[in-house]
Amino acid sequence: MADETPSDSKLTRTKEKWAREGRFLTGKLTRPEDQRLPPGQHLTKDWPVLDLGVVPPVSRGRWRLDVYGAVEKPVFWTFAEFAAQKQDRFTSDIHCVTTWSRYDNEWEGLATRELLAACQPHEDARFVVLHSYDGYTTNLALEDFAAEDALLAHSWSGQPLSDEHGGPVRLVVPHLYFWKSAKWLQAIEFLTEDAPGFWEVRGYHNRGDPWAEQRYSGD
Ligand SMILES: Nc1nc2c(c(=O)[nH]1)N[C@H]1C(S)=C(S)[C@@H](COP(=O)(O)O)O[C@H]1N2
Ligand SMILES: [Mo]
Repeated sequence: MADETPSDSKLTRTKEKWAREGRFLTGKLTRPEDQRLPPGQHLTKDWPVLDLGVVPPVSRGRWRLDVYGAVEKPVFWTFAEFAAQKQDRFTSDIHCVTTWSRYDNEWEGLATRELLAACQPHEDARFVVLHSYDGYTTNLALEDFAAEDALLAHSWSGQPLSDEHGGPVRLVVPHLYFWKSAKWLQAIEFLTEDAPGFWEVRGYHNRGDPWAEQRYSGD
């Protein structure tokens, strides 16, 4: 026992054998894609269309954005005025509550932080409600709306956003389920009190964090 070196002990030999055999390996690799996919989601390469079933007829020429409520400087922009603001490009993943996710979407538009700089929310503003041309609404806490990679997008993959995906302009809030990303954006209302939107009053979670699986109210 005393002259048995550590490299020649029974335990060392056993562990060397395990290493040769690959013992305890599950065969599962830790892939970045797995860590990117929130629980209960599956990956899709195409881009499904989900909405209330009505594509409102809003061309870039007729589109207007109204920003009002608890703000110092209400904003009323035509598309040309909107497009004249500082533009950003963000790449982000989509996570829909119906369980599909789509990676690496390239958006271009106005960062919500730029909009906040323009409209200057009041000290006591805590929430926003997005109003869309199809009558859809959704609510967000101001800090979620203000996320670093959230934007009012007019382009996807270098092309104008299609009618079915919410053109001329939709919101994109990548860190929440996609129902928070209002298509055919018409108005942004700043509020001191929360006001649940279309899905939020129909059993869906008020915040909708895909990493916490906040799908339904009560989750
Ligand atoms: N104006 C409007 N925005 C909307 C919706 C809608 O019905 N109307 N549906 C939401 C839902 S439930 C999802 S999953 C996404 C779908 O966006 P997509 O059709 O571009 O994939 O839009 C969200 N934004
Ligand atoms: Mo959805």
